[in-house]
Amino acid sequence: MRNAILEILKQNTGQYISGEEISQALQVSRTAVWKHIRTLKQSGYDIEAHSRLGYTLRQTTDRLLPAEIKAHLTSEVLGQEIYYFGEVDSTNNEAKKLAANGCPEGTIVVAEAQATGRGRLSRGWFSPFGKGIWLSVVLRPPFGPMDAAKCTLMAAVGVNRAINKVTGTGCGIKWPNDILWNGRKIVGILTEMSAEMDAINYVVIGMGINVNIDEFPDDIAATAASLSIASGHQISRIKLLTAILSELESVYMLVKKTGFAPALAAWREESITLGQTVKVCGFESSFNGVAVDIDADGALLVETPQGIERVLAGDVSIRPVMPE
Ligand code: BT5
Repeated sequence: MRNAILEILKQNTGQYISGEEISQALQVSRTAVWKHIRTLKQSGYDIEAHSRLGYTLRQTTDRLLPAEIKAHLTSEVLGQEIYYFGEVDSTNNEAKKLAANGCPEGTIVVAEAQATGRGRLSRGWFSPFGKGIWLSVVLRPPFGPMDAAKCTLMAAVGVNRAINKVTGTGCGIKWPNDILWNGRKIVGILTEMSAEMDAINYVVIGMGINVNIDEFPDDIAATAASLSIASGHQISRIKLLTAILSELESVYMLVKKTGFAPALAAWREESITLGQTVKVCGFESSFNGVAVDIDADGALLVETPQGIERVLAGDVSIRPVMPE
């Protein structure tokens, strides 16, 4: 019933429709109409009620409301259960709670804003209201904990494909967890897991996607960008979100069926790190070399005068080195 009322309001966007008309069209009481409208308002729809004219829907478009996502969803597992927040501390925190309580694989958490969005090593993630996709996906993969790091690479492939299909901005993947445009960060990925010795309970893949952000705080203004800056126009967050779920689902299903090799091959093709001279910065030391490949575990192989160094995600950051 709620969806039917929403549909009527959408068809009449920009004009008022009375409670009487809705109740007659759907054969329900005016009190029932009023109650459903109140619930729709509580779940984020901007509906104005006028005592004489009736109801009008102000804007349906750019909120990541579950009903809007469902209307565009093409994935079969990811996004079947959606938890939506106006503001939350971190979508990853919510997703971990849901996963620990047994939510099904594919459950997603989205928020318009995050108060304390997190990067790796508890770094902050700038997540302003209504301007990005702050998303976490719960997976229950059948492989072991050693394979979890590769989930970040797999997610990067899915997100990068969706972004390039929807926006045509020519973004590429920086090892291990960033998607860049013109050297500036558009997406960061944070994978967290709970596991036993030999089995994963769940993996939460958190993705922060800068969609329609015009301005960034000073500390990241030079290094961050958004898809609206890259493309020169506003991007539909619903369209992009559902494309991400669909692309991530296809690469995940392929991994489940055949292992990580095809996902790693796709990662190599979309990587902007391979072939670059990079500076690898660890906690205590740093070194330069050429990023030549990733291995079967997803570790970055960096060629130095002393030989090949194998670099694991999590404990380092890498920066491009400009030729002298
Ligand atoms: C990441 O960490 O890039 C992972 C970010 C994951 C964010 C998502 S949002 C949904 C989910 N819920 C969460 O709480 N987190 C995930 P890292 O590689 O550590 O990069 C963090 C660094 O990126 C910060 O220290 C800043 O320098 C920079 N940064 C912060 N916010 C940014 C933004 N919106 N765009 C670009 N760079 C940003």
